[in-house]
Amino acid sequence: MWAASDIHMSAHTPATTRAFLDFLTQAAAHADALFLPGDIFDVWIGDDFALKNPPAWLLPILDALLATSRHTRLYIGRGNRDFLMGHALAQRIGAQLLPDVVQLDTDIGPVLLSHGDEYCTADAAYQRFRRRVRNPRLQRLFLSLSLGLRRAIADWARRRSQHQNRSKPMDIMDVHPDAISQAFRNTGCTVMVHGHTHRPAIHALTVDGKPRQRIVLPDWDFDHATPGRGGWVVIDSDGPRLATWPPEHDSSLPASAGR
Ligand code: LP5
Ligand code: MN
Repeated sequence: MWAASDIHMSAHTPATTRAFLDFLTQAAAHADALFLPGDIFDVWIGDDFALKNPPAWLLPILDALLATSRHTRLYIGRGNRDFLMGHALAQRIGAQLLPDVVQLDTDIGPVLLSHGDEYCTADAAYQRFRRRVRNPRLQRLFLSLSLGLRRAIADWARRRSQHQNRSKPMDIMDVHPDAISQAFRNTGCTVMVHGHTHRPAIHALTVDGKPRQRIVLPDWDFDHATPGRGGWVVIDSDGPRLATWPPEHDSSLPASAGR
């Protein structure tokens, strides 16, 4: 299985979108399943926005995801930016919509997969925001608004978040060790995969004296970052490994994968 998150695609990320569409081609050729646990899009203001009259930047992404789903099992999860993705979108792209936290049976045993924002428990302001916007009644109210008003609210929310993040200590915006340990205890998984923090790594840790691995997925940015960055995790019988995009720098793709 392959997993990638935090691609953060929008109308303003043409290079990142191109890189991700190339990645999807490789995933369709080599992955038996592709999981995309959140922040696939930089903001998502409702499936209707995408399905009725998709903007020019989005249509190729929807079509590429649908094409990918015809070759490999495709799963999408909600992030803190695209938590309004719904079943209509999942159906449009041939994907299954994941619950916030899901336990996967893999070649290396049960793996816990999520976006990761739920583990940032020291960030009280964010957890308050998350509780509010996950409220189904508030979501129904928001989705009943015009697309223009939804877009204006989302733009305001993004500005407010960026402003608040400037003065937030970095450790608060990372997962909290107690939340991670509790997730391992609650599920019995020995490996966890999440994104959100944009701090890619494979962490070896001990929970109640037992060895555990926490794998953090890379974020993607080929529009503003120099050098560009992107990546994913491969989990197969050889174990978990982080791979970088483009694959020239990565040995995790089979030789035939057009490096
Ligand atoms: O996203 P990022 O990287 O800047 O920071 C995140 C956390 N912030 C968020 C907020 C998102 O960026 C907002 C995305 C747009 C949402 C569109 C729809 C909104 C309405 C939906 C109603 C159902 O996730 C940030 C964390 C950081 O990650 C690190 O983990 O610290 O959390 C905060 O900054 C907390 C702030 O309090 C969030 C302030 C946003 C205010 C939004 C109010 C919207 C109310 C709408 C009512 C209809
Ligand atoms: Mn995120």
